Amino acid sequence: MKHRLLQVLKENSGRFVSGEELGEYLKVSRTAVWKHIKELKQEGCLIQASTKKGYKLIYSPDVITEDELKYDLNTEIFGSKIFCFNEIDSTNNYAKKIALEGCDNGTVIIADRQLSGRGRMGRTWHSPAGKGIWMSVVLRPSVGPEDVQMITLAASVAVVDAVRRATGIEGGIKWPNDIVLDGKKVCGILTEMSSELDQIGFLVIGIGINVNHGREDFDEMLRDKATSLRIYAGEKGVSPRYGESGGTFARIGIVRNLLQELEAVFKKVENNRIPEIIEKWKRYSVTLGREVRVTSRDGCYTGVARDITPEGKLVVYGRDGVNREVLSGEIQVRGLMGYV
Ligand code: BTX
Repeated sequence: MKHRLLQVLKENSGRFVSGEELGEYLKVSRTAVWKHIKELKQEGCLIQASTKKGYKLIYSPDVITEDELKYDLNTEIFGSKIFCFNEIDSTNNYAKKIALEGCDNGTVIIADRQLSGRGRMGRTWHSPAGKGIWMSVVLRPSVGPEDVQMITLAASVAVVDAVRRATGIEGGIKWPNDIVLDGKKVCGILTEMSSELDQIGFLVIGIGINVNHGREDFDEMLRDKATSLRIYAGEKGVSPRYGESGGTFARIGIVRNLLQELEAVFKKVENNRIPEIIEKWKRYSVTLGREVRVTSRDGCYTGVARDITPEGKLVVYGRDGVNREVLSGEIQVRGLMGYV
């Protein structure tokens, strides 16, 4: 109830809504409305009250809680169980632990801050408190390990769609699954798998999105390579749609959209609708048609990224005139994230 009330106040942000209107909408008495307003205030919301005009939301803290996230969440699987932490080593670590203990398909783990956020290949993922979305989802898909690459690509498509729906900002995808804005990384995805020979036991998809960082929140090493939705919005003059005070984005709206989009793309993977995902991935790609440098076990070479295969491999046309397919390995795209 409290969450529905908060949602209605948010939808009417900047104007008063009378106690009567709220009561009618929520089908409760005005006294019940007043009681829930009091609770919201105790949780840190600033709500202006006027005997004549009703209630106006001034500020609500951007805290992600299970109850608020579940409110209005239209998913069947994603978010069936949600664990929220103030602080954790890594949401992927926790997800793997509970996956081994048998947690449900679609279980979500979110933390306000990660102390040892991980990137790929042992790298570090910077995850300060209150600034981003640090989230992992446990999946038990009915597809084989050969489809994991496609699931990762699908996750990046879901992130682009969710962020656009929630904020109006459209990111580009650097193969396989970094999301970039103006050539800087705003989101990274770390997929980890436990599998038998031909069957996935479980997958953990870890997603990190920089939302409300200012420039000063990134250390010097990252400043030229990383950005956040807020920095980008400030530079482009995009006003936060789910905005709160100070031009920040409410993370919960983005997470809710993300869970919905993730569920939609994973249904497509399971229902053999992969061409639709590839088509979207290509549309959002900032890799195809550009010069890339590939570093893989077989060595390092440069070429032009031409296409992706139905399995999600990147086709690179090398300077030597040979097409090569890259499945794993690092690529740098000229013009992005510091590769000039
Ligand atoms: P990656 O290996 O592609 O990227 C890691 C690299 O990106 C780092 O070496 C650094 O240069 C840069 N980097 C570190 N932090 C950030 C940041 N916040 N924004 C932009 N660039 C950064 C990408 O790995 C996969 C990241 C997944 C993160 C999620 S968060 C939830 C889940 N839990 C967990 O421990 N990891 C995942």
